[in-house]
This record gives sequence, C-alpha cells and structure tokens, in this order.
Amino acid sequence: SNNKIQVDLDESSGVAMMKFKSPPVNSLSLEFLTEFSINLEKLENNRACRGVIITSAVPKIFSSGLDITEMCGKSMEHYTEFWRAVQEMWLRLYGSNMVTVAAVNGSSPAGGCLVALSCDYRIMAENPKFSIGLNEAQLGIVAPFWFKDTFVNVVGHRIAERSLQLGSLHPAPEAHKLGLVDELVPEEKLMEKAAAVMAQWLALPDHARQLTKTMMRKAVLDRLVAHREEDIKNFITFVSKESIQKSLRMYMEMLKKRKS
Ligand code: CO8
Repeated sequence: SNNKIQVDLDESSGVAMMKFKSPPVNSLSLEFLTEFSINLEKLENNRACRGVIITSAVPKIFSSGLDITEMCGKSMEHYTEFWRAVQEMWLRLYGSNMVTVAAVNGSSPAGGCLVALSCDYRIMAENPKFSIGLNEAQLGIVAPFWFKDTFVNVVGHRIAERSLQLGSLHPAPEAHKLGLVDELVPEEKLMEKAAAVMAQWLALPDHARQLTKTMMRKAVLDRLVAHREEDIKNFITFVSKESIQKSLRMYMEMLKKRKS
C-alpha cells in the first residue's frame, strides 16, 4: 500500500510536508523505507520543491526506528534487501539537495533518531516524555559506522561516544542541551516554527547552500558508498548470530511485557 507517508507539496513556497503515518509507531519497515526513498527521489527531481519538513501524524511518536521484526528470523535475501533499503533512505536524505527540517513531535529512538540527524535542522516538541537517541547498545546491537558518523557530525565526538556506549535515550530538554536537537518549542508551535526555519534557509541561493552542504557531508556519504556491499555483509553476519537474534527477541518481549 502506498500510504505510510503523506506528502503535500505547497507549490507557492516550494516546501513539501512529509508526514509519517504508519501506526502504531512509524517503524521503518522495508515497505516504509521504500516509500520514503521513492518520495524523496520524486521531490528531489521536482523543480518546484526546494525544501521538506519531516514530521509524524502519529501522536507522541516521531518514529520507533527500524522495524525489529524485519531483523528477526528472516532469510539472508530478506536481510540484504532490508539493509539496502536502510542505506538507500539514508543516502537520499543525508545527501539531499533540498533543505530538510525535522519537526520531531514525539519519541525518536535509533533509526528514528537517524532520520532526524540526517536533516539540516531539528526542532523538537519540548515535552520531556519524548526522548531521542541512538539506543542500539541497549538492544545488544551496535549502531553502524554511518549512523555514528552522522551523530558525530551533529554533536561532536565526545558526546557521541558517551551517548552511543550507553545507548542513551535523551529526554527533549537534555537532547537540546547536547545539541542533538537545535531547538525546543511547545508542541502547538512546532509546525509554525518549522515553516519559519525553512523560510530562513530558503532565503539563501540554492546553489551556494547546496555546495556548502555537500562540502560538509560528502566524506561521510562517500564512506558508505565505497563500502556499501561490505556494510550489507557485516549486517547479515551480525544479525544472523543466534546471540543477536536472542537479544532482539528479548527486547521485543520486554516491549510487550512493559505494556501489560
Ligand atoms: N520495531 C517493531 N515493532 C515495534 C518497534 C520497532 N522498532 N517499536 C515498537 N514496536 C511495536 C511494539 O512491540 C508494540 O507491538 P504490539 O502492539 O504488538 O505489542 C507496538 O509497536 C506499540 O509499541 P508500544 O506499546 O511500546 O508503544 P509506546 O507508545 O508505549 O512506546 C516507543 C513507543 C517509545 C517507540 C516504544 O515502542 C519503543 O521504545 N520501541 C523500541 C524502539 C527501539 O528501540 N527501536 C530500535 C530499533 S533498532 C534501529 O533502529 C537501528 C538498528 C541498527 C542495526 C544494527 C545492526 C544489527
């Protein structure tokens, strides 16, 4: 189905709104990631579009990150296809020529955090119940090098190192202090603020801004492009281990138990 993400382009401003709409938690399944990449590609190739605001239509959750069920008990072929889709999404988003603003209106662990980190600017609702971070270590898994690179480029090496080792999920106020998000606003002001920030970034000539963005991000993008197949192999080897499968199953159990 072609409706996990709602896209609306305002031709007069050149700004597209991309809303994650895949309840209950906007997890990044193969289907979701494929739709995400196709939408980004379409907007990228549309001359009428200069910027994208990414947000969620699901209350309290921006995105719960990679769909854990895609990494449990599946075939090698499936893991390959899934991981290629994760890479593709990141290459498109991090390497986008458009201005990308994340309006983080809910929790945003792991892959959800990666999506926000890959944008040019992050605004988060100031609710301390919403947290964001690369919590992979808590699941007994390790964030790939390009997740780490993206994180380091936002917060610097020391903060990234501590946060990654501890698998920290930072409540919004703490995320702001660390520079993981650029700005906090009351939830009802989030979209207004995102539009204002977008207008500020779009006031510059596209060409100069795009070349500058490329200059800042190219090394990190090139590193994955150069090691893409190796990165897929690493993922498959890692995720196929019985110990890792066990960790992921236990984590899913924990999520379910926590509820009842
Ligand atoms: N994948 C699949 N299912 C999920 C996920 C997920 N990431 N997150 C939640 N769900 C499911 C829950 O199991 C639950 O299912 P059910 O209704 O069948 O019991 C349903 O979604 C609703 O979840 P909750 O009841 O927990 O909803 P809450 O509103 O209470 O909480 C949260 C929402 C905060 C998002 C919470 O669900 C949560 O913390 N989820 C886990 C998030 C997480 O840790 N994600 C990490 C994924 S790993 C990743 O993104 C990067 C991996 C890098 C690869 C490394 C190499 C191996």
